[in-house]
Amino acid sequence: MAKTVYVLNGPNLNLLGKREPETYGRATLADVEKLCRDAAARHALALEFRQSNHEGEIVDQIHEAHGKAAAGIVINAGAYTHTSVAIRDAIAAVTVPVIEVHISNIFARESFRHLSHIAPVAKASLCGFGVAGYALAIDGLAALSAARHGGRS
Ligand code: CA2
Repeated sequence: MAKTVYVLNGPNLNLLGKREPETYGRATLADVEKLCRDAAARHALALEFRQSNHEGEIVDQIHEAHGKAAAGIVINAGAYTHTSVAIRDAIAAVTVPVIEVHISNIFARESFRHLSHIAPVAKASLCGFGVAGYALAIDGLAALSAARHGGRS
């Protein structure tokens, strides 16, 4: 059976494409889901695509991915990136590889966005590629998995 990649989106990302296009572009969250579905399919992975405005719910989703032995998690925790020790601890507690993604270049923005609680516990992080970063993160997960399994997924 195909393994699953979880793509988790944090607070306010439901507004994507509807506000602040100069920072986040014009793609909607539905467009991002399609992009992720296509990327996952290219690697024969199933996709669970979620968005939540609630910190504890994101913690639960991380535990769920672990419980289902997911292939990996791609997470854009939104503003919780910079504040949430609970999400950081959930990621540190699971063995599923986690890739952190941000649409904007968080290091080229306000200084409060320069700290990520997630980066130190993630396998890898990427930012500044716009929504294309989500597909790049799924490609990266597949590459890490291939490297671990000597080419077998
Ligand atoms: O660049 C990213 O992907 C961020 O994770 C987006 C977060 C921000 O707090 C992080 O510092 C960087 C904000 C997500 C809110 O998304 C919106 C989308 C459209 C309009 C308003 C908010």
